[in-house]
Amino acid sequence: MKNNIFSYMLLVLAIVGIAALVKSNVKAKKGNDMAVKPFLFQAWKYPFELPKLPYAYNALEPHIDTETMTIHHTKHHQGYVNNLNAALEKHADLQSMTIEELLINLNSLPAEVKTAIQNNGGGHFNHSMFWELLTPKSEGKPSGVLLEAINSAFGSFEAFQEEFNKAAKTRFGSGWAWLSLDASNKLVVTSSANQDCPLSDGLRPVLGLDVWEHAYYLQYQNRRPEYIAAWWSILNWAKIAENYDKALSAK
Ligand code: MN3
Repeated sequence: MKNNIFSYMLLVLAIVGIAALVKSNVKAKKGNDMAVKPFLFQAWKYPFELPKLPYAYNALEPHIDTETMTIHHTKHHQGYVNNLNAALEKHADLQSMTIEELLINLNSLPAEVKTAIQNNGGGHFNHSMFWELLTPKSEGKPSGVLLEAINSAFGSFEAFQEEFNKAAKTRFGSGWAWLSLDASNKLVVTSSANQDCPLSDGLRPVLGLDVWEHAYYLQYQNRRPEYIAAWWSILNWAKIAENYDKALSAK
């Protein structure tokens, strides 16, 4: 009898212990998801729309040609928006989430829509950011607090460019190169495959470069390094600094 009570108590203790472990795991996962907060497109929800370019299709000539810009925006980006909306059409529970919330919480989304949101939600966010960071009237290089942060993270602007170029050139196949803030508010350079967004890895992107062939092939063919070099001369550093400020305050 005594033995039975003892076994029963052990069983209860084991159940309580397992329950506590499961709970702390769930908490840790939630905590991880909440480490990044939306900071850029906070009003953007289903049904998503293609944003207008902040300049004309021919504005970035000769660095990016008119035909590439037109197809990239009206066909590729529009395609991501359409496919994202189609994926969310039957998921009313996800329709109140913003584009950033979807990507930040990607790993908690239902398996049947996760890949569609990873590819098309990523495509929508990444391109929306990409267009805004280009301008025909570039300042040439960063200044102020952003330059100080770049210097502190990489040693110099030139060293940052070198690391970023390496990430962009060595990304095999389709993908992106990124400058993001990590969990400790330090600037880091990464690259991602396909349309994978740094938001899903707990990073806050402030600058992204599309190195899919559709971004440069009509003009540069296989010469990706030439496209990357041209891209540096059409960067809107005031806008990038604005992203950096917003990303900093999102933690
Ligand atoms: Mn693209």
